Amino acid sequence: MINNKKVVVIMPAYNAEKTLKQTYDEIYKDFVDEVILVDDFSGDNTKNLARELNITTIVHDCNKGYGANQKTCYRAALKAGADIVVMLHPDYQYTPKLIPAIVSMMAFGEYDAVLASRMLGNSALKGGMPVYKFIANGFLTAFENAFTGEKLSEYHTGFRGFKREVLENLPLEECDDDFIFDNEIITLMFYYGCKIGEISCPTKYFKEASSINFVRSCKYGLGVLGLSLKYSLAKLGFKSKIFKPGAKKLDRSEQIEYYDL
Ligand SMILES: Nc1nc2c(ncn2[C@@H]2O[C@H](COP(=O)(O)OP(=O)(O)OP(=O)(O)O)[C@@H](O)[C@H]2O)c(=O)[nH]1
Ligand SMILES: [Mg+2]
Repeated sequence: MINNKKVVVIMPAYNAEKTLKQTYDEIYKDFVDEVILVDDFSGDNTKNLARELNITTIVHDCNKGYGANQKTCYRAALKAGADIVVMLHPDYQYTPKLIPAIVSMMAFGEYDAVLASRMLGNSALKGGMPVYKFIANGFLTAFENAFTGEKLSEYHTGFRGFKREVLENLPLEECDDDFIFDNEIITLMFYYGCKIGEISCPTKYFKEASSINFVRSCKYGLGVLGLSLKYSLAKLGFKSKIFKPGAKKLDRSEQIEYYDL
């Protein structure tokens, strides 16, 4: 717990056997109340290893996709009573050591959600991000910032945290079951008036940490462009599946908590 907030780390897993233990071992357990892993019908030993590590483990009975996996994770975290939820990929691409920093940005009421950005600073290429992904990331981010009027350094990181109210308020079940889910949740947060913070984060690219190939990346990129257009149209009052005009904005009336030092 931090500031009496229950912290749950969720791990959407798919064939994560080789990297799960290393990722889990680096989670600073003093601040984390529970770790929940959802195994999306992996072909390897992910689920048994997770149970051996005493991680709360849920297993899909078929491969449902990365977005569907996150939906199961968030439902489970809310059911477990989480006040703050951090998504950490079990592929050891992002450092678990930043979890306390991410959590504390939300635990005192400053932010509703936090993104750990690989594009703040210049560590993405040094960490091995392929050049085409680096360029595409920058282009898509500029495009989305232009369409949303916001100023994020990237929309594509898989390391992020949310306050309970955000996950309860957004229509997540209506979002995509594939990778574009990650982008939908960010644009929805803007649409619902959430305050998003960013923190810089190193990244590591190696075989087990990266499975998305060029074709899948292109599909994702086109999805991002389409989503930005839908967001702009929604702001003008046009309804779409996830953007519904008149949506109830997140209540940010809760005062930021200050302390006498
Ligand atoms: N459920 C599900 N999850 C998947 C699938 N493929 C990958 N994942 C998970 O989705 C997350 C991201 O996939 P990665 O292959 O690591 O993506 P990446 O190439 O590192 O992507 P970038 O970081 O954007 O470069 C990881 O946690 C994977 O376990 C899939 O087919 N189904
Ligand atoms: Mg990865």
